Amino acid sequence: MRKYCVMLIIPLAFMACSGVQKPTHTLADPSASAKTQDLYSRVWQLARKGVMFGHQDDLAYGVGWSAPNGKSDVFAVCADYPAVFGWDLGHLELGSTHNLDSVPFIGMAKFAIMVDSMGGINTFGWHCDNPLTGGSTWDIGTPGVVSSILPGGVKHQEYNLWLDRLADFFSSLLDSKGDAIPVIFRPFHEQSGSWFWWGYNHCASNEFIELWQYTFKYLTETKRVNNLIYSFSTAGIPEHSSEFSDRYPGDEYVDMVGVDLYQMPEQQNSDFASTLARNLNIITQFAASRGKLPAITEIGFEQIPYPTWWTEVFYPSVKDFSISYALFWRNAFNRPNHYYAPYPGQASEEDFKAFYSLPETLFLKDIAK
Ligand code: BMA
Repeated sequence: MRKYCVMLIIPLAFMACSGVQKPTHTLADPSASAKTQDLYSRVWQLARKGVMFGHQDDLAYGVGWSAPNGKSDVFAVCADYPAVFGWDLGHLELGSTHNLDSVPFIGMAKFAIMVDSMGGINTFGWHCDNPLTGGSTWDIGTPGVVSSILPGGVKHQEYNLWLDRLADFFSSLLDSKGDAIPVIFRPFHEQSGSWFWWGYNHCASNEFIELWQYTFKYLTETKRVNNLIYSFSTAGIPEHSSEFSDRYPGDEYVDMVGVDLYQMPEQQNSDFASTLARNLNIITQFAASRGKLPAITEIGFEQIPYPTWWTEVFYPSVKDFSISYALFWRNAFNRPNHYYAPYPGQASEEDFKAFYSLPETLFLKDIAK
């Protein structure tokens, strides 16, 4: 008995003396791996230092190129990589070799592992097809899609197969020691909008919440995928709206809370800046009240037409908030003028370098230290 007391006391005493503490922010998944918990704690710490710059598909392609290893439009401009790398799993559920934006899943997995080894952070969204109609993620013409995949629904078994495929992918992301690398998973995003089949007008709140909770339990318990940080991300919150929080799946199922917000082509900078600040106010307060980590889970201004947008519009709107990261959308290689980060020669290139140099904007070199 005494022996056991001593065994218990020594590590506790050591933790107290050495300043090592139990993580204050515990992941929703009770079986989350130690490495996943470490990343979550690290992301909390980094949020106190500044906002991490993220970019979707950064290593996979950019304006005018696709696939060369190590290439990145962001790196070509500021000689550093983003801190956060976004990827999309859309079409993995179908067993396809490539995602909906033509990124091969084998390459995506390699990139994600490389990012982890460099000290960067990966986040995965999922523009999954419509499981009931076989149409795309934007196929919203048929009601009842969410209920069709819940337990008892006609497509439930097929949905389990989709999750099996996701589980296989997440479990295949192994570091050099053979441990699964931790990643942020952001399913069923922009649920407060109605442009995806899981969106606001296409299912009831309780159905959305059941879908999220089912997905969480199936992955964490049935499949024992324990390397995920769960991110709940809403679409831009309209003024005088309460629609944001009614589909929140619950504190036991969520680790991060974010918002997706884009500047529209006709939108004035001042209007976007105030809309962004209002959204961040709501998101950061909500996240704080739940003990969750806030983020800008998607953002951007297509073609960045204002040369000083980074330092005069984006940065002033976020600088007063403690936001973990901002994920800028993709620089498409196969869709003209669909880009959200600068590339050499782009109008905002010089301003982006100034933005990069701000101590509070965090890129890979800042966080890998
Ligand atoms: C959208 C656009 C589409 C793309 C989709 C999923 O915002 O970029 O071209 O297919 O995201 O990445």
